[in-house]
Amino acid sequence: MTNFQDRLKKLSDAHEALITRKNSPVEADNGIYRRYKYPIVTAEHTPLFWRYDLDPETNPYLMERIGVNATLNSGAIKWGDKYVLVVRTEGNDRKSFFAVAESPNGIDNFRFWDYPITMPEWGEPATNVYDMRLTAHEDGWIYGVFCVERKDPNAPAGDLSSAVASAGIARTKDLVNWERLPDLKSESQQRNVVLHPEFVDGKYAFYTRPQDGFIDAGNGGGIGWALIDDITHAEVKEEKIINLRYYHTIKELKNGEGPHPIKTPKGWLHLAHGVRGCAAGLRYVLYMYMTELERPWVPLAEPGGFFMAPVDEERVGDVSNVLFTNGWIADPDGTVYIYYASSDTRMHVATSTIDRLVDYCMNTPADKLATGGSVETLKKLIDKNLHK
Ligand code: BGC
Ligand code: BMA
Repeated sequence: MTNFQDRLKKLSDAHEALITRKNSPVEADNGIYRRYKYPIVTAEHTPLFWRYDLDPETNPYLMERIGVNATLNSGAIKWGDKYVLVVRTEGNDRKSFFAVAESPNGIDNFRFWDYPITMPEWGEPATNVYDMRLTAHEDGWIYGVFCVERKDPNAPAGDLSSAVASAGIARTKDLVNWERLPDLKSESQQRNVVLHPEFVDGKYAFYTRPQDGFIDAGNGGGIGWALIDDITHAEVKEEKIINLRYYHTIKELKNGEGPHPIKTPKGWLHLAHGVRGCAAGLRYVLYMYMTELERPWVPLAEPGGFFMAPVDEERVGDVSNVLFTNGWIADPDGTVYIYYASSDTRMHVATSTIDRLVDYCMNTPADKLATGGSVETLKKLIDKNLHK
């Protein structure tokens, strides 16, 4: 065997071993969800034939030709009996694109489809696209709503960072062929836009996240709610803020809807991210809230503090100290697969159930927004437990 063949065999064996490695839950510590031992999709999960030219004539050293830097913020959907992620795949060139990875059980054996998604352009071609939220809408289409980033045409010469974020909208029936619709028209920039799965008053409903600038959520206030007449010319005319940001909370600086909420008999279960600024930069954590069943824009309950925050290896990566989510799958038996990325680098899964998550939302004390309130909340539980 030549060196080339030798090395290729080693690479292929290691790749196959990684993909088929069995995952298992780690001991639950809080009763709310279980984390898993291994990340589920990493850059190394991408096929070798994406990264290497496999022809010994043109690549005698069997060098990596196209580097994949990260696999992160993935949309999720149950596809027949498969658990499917639309993975934000980012090359070493910092450009991200969407690629489908599927698993038979939702926790391991995630394998990429042969080709990434070719997303048709709309308007000025995007410099980058990311963080797709998937919605199987009751109109029969599967929608992907994602962030489209373009350089700010008004940036002064020499400013190569200012950008404009808007929400791209595309729909599909097979996750392969996508019909691109016009980007969401909105007065402000938008990131973290999510399509609600049902019509509300006969209209499409979006969770929005208005922001002052590309990074700055500023006066945006929080997660918004907007009804749209025509999905093929979607325009935010009126936006109501349904989940606010507050001083000295985990979402002081920014927040954004994760995947679309899950419908339960007690109301809609929402998963979101919250951001605060600190000496180490921005810290992203996940939190939950619920809204009314009949009026998904009306708040019902919101546990204080974070639901999940980065731990151990999750804390370190391309953009450290970040957990982000834009995908989850609820199975008919009530199991919930929460797909989250750590530090803009790799994908993980945590599992829970609808009952547990509803219990968590309804019975975890709310944030009273000041230390005195936190102590009162704590004393109430201590009194109850000590039968005082
Ligand atoms: C990055 C995103 C990030 C955003 C705001 C974009 O350029 O690709 O990951 O969320 O900037 O910081
Ligand atoms: C953004 C998000 C994510 C990313 C996060 C942290 O605002 O939209 O793409 O995970 O920042 O870098």
